[in-house]
Formats: sequence, structure tokens, C-alpha cells
Amino acid sequence: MSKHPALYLLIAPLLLLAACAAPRQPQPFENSLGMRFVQIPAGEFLMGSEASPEALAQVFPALPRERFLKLADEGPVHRVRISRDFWLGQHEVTVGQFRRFLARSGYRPESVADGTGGYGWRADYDPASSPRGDAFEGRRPEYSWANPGFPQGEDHPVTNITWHDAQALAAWLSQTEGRRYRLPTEAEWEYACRAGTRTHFSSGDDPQSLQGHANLFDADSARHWPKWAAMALPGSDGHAFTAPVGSFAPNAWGLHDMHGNVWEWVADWHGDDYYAQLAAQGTAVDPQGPAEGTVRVRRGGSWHTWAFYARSAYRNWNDPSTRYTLVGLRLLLEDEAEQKKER
Ligand SMILES: [Ca+2]
Ligand SMILES: [Ca+2]
Repeated sequence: MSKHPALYLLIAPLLLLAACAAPRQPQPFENSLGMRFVQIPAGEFLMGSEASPEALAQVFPALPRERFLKLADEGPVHRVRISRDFWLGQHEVTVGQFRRFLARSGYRPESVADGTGGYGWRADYDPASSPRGDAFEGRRPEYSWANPGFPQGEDHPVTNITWHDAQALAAWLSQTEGRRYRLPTEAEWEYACRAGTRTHFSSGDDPQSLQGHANLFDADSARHWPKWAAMALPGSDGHAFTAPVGSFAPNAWGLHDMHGNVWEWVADWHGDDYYAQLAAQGTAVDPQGPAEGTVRVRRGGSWHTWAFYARSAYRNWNDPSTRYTLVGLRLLLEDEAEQKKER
């Protein structure tokens, strides 16, 4: 700067203008377990998808047509208002964070407490040896949050976590920090995943747009499951299994791995006709999911998921005691300013 004072004088007002025009983004908040949260502003969005089988076939030509006929629960598209700011985990909860939670709380994950274990990958495991033809071996006591069979570092997303485990983590953090943590609702999750987009993915409509944005079932994974090679995202994303969280580019709101890496439990029960009920209300304000149900929703796809099932609108679900090599979580932190308004 000192070498070119005249140039600096010319540029300085422009820099000041740019700084004023940029939206004020609060710094990420880091909690006692090292999880980082970014603030998500309140707002409205269109939730769900009504893409026709013909339109989906054009985008996902490798998939058989029947795959496009089982998506009725993604519609109708309906307007949702998220009425309060909130903070969402910038990343999925990691192995290291979960390990610290267990050490400090004494909590025993469901897979350990009930003695049945979780699922895991083994190179010589044959899916035909499982009654359900499952892609992974389990349940077996040697598999758990600490061991999904494939190597994981402390910064990889934790797996083999049940919905009840997620509840226990949120409850313990809320109690020890005096803040309100919970799983996001399904609406909050999709709002944050889309980050203002209406395309199949926050990176665009084309599955190729996910390159560099998501750890999915790619050529590296297909080497272990060659019968699904045609469904793999072409090329290598560098990770045959889970990737360290934040390895891929974030969406427009600063959130990493909303598509892929691990599926993420959300708070809601799943209901096939729930969106139709919401659409009948006009704008749904902070929908909480059906009052009752048998299965909890998970979102976003995983390292073992074809791009089609990692779409922003795609819904999947499991019994809340399910623990699996592909399923993890991210937490939501309620906004303290919003909480003060309540009081
Ligand atoms: Ca991958
Ligand atoms: Ca994810």
C-alpha cells in the first residue's frame, strides 16, 4: 500500500463500499464439544418436489423407471415459513465429538447398551449370506459408533448412531451448556440444504454438479460394490467410504456435506400424506412433522448413496433404533436472541 499511495486512495473507498454491501455474517459458534454452528436466517421456501418420472429419467438415465414411481411423499410442493433464525451444525457430528460426549456424559450408545451392536463393512462379506441381502454385515457386537468396519479418523462423521442416541446427545449438550440443542425438523433441514435453491441439489440439477460438493457413491466406492457401478457418480471423489467432514465445498449458506457423506437423522416422524396436509393449510409455519408415527426421517444421502437419493427433496426413514454404517446426524442450536423474545 505504501508503495502506491495514489492507487490506495483510489481503491480504499471501493473496499469500504464492498464491506458495507456484504451481508453481515455472524462468526460460526463453536460449542464445548468442538462443533461449529452457522446462523441460518428465518425465511420462506418451497418444500418438496413434483418432478415427473419423465423429467427425472432425463436427469438420471441410468436408473430404471420404477425408481421414479415411488416418490409420492415428496409432494405436493408446499410453502413453508421458518419463523425464527437458528444455528445449524456446519458439519455432521464427528467420531471425535461423539467420543468426547461419551467420555464426559457416561452415556452408552444404543448399539452398545442393547448388546446387539451395529453394521459394518468387511471386504470378504457376501450380501447373499444375509437374509435381507444387506450390503453390510450386521448387526454384530463388534460394530458400533466406534467401528463401522472401514477406517475412520476422528474428523469423520460418526455412524451407527440411532435416533435415540441423537436425542441423548442433544439433551446432554443442552443441559451442560444451558443452550437448546435438538435435531432439526425435516423442514428446517430441507430449507438449510436448499440454501435458496429449487434445483435437485444445492449445486444444480445435474448430478455432475455434485463433483467437489458431495461425497457419494462414486467410482472408488463402486470398486467394492461393482454390481452398482452403473449408478456411481462418474469419476473419483477421492473417498470410497466416509470423508473427513468439510472436505467438500459448502452450500451457499456455509453448510458442508448436506448432500452425502452420511445420512442425517431429523426430528420428524415420517408420514406419506403429511405434505398434502400442510399444502391444505396454505403456508405451513414451522411444521413439526406428524404427531405420531413409527419411523423417523433421515435426509441427504451418504457416501454409499446414488446421486438420485441425495436430492434435496428425497426422504427416507428408519425405526428410531436403527443404527447403520450410512447414518449419522448434525445438530441444531436454537437462537438465543429468539429465545429471549419468548421470555
Ligand atoms: Ca465417494
Ligand atoms: Ca450428510
